[in-house]
Amino acid sequence: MPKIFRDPSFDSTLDVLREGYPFLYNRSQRFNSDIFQIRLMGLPAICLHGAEAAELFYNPKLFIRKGAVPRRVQTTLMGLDAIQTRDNGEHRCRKEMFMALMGPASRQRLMSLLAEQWQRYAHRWEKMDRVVLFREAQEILCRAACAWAEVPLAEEEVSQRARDFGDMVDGFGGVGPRHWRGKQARSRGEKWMRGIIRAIRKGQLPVQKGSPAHMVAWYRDTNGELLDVQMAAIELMNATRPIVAIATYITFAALALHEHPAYRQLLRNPAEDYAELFVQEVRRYFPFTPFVGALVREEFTWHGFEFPKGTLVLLDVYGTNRDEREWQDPEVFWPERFRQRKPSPYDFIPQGGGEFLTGHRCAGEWITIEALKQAVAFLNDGIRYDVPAQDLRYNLTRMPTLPASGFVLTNVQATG
Ligand code: PAM
Repeated sequence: MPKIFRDPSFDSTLDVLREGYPFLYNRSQRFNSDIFQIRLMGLPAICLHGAEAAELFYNPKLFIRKGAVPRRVQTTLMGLDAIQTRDNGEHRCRKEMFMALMGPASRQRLMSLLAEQWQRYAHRWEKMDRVVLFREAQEILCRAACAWAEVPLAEEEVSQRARDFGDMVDGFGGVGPRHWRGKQARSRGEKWMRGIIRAIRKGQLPVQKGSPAHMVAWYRDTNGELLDVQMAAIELMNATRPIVAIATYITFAALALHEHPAYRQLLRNPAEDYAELFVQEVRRYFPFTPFVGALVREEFTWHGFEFPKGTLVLLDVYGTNRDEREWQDPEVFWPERFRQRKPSPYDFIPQGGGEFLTGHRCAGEWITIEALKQAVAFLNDGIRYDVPAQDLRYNLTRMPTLPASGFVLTNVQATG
């Protein structure tokens, strides 16, 4: 039986927080291995890197999610005991509901709502001295996501709700104040969503059949029962918050356009969907999800390595997207790479890998791609702007990360 490399550190929990995104990647390179072991919060954890290991990780027969996500991530980012931490039929049934919200007509409706908001904000920005793109994109996405979901959002709530969605995402890798902000944002958000679920169920809030709010409020679990109000609130937020999280990729896309202005012309070529290549490269190159975790369902071996039942296994998302065996010059931003080959479900995993329905690949991946393409077209042709001197560096030791300035625009002029 081959021996697994063990990180010499007694416990790596602090190193994960100190090193951030490249933590797993650094070690897979150091040990020159796709598999190694660390200790995390006192317990052994097996770490996996690369496409072949991702294929293993995304085999739902081998892993479960219940118990794999730390409570502090659930109480900020995704909600306690939500779809991300469910398995088997329960997961499948809920995922079917989420996937039903992601069909072409529903996505088209969301894109139209978003287009309206980008236009509205462009005119607002003309009157502003400086525009922080990240914050504005969060509001735009929040307004459109709520309208799409049929979640009522009063004008005076917009900035707080958008900020709260953002703080839930920002809380996932935070300790201290950032974690607390995320938790508070989640409590406020859950209370808000509970009120909406109750109002729909009492017939006080009419929502269209097939809309996300209607689907979640009336969804019946594998036991044939409605979700309890709290769980329905959590899942309605899981249908809306991740749309606001796309602001991170939009901000990185703006950075890529700024740093590589030659792509502006290529993006206007009517003969090719260059935006598709561009946004795929944004999702590959820039960091968002660092890694994902699961627990071993039943003991098995892989390439002679033993996976004992119940062991925590982490998959290196950040590092797999820059694995030199799959990606030539991975540290170069180069959209054309996606023209040369189609990624597999395992070598390109910015929003998780594997299958949508049977696995935990993000249900919102198509929405993310379409919303990003729309935002890139808007930044390229919908407005003209200057990018003043600012700190555009992003810190890989902070999870999640973002250009420090949030990407400031000045002298914005709407072209439409
Ligand atoms: C959403 O759900 O709102 C979309 C945004 C998700 C991006 C972050 C996903 C994080 C995944 C796993 C958490 C790892 C925890 C690391 C803590 C040190």
